[in-house]
Amino acid sequence: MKTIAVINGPNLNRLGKREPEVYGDETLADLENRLAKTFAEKEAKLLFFQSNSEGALIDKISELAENGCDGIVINPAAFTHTIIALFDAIAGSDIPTVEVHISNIYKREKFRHRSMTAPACNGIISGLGLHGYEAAVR
Ligand code: CA2
Repeated sequence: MKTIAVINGPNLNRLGKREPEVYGDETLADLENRLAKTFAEKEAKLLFFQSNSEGALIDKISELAENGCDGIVINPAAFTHTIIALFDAIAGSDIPTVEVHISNIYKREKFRHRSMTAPACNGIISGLGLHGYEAAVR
């Protein structure tokens, strides 16, 4: 059975509590429970992690790289656009990684069009709403 880490960055702990027109009305706990259920007894065991802190996200990726993990699904949220150290953590992990954005970052403000982290990832899914997470795990 494969182990896939689903990592969410800053403010995504507020999912479902604000801006439902952009991010949907499911909470982070709802999303994680639904994903765990979808993949239960199938090919993947999911590990969930969310942090508002850059260092904690980097530490988690580093821990996964040390201990072994088959894949990472990450929504780095606003850190996508700013944090080179997250690019380095993903690139240095050697773990296949898919970047997910709930919204279509290319249809929004210009500052969201650039992803610092995407070049370290195998793929990127943006704008499929919360379905993007399930597609990324698959
Ligand atoms: O579309 C995405 O998934 C984003 O990664 C979400 C980030 C944004 O900075 C990226 O440009 C695109 C923002 C996450 C904030 O999420 C909230 C959800 C509900 C309530 C408050 C914040």
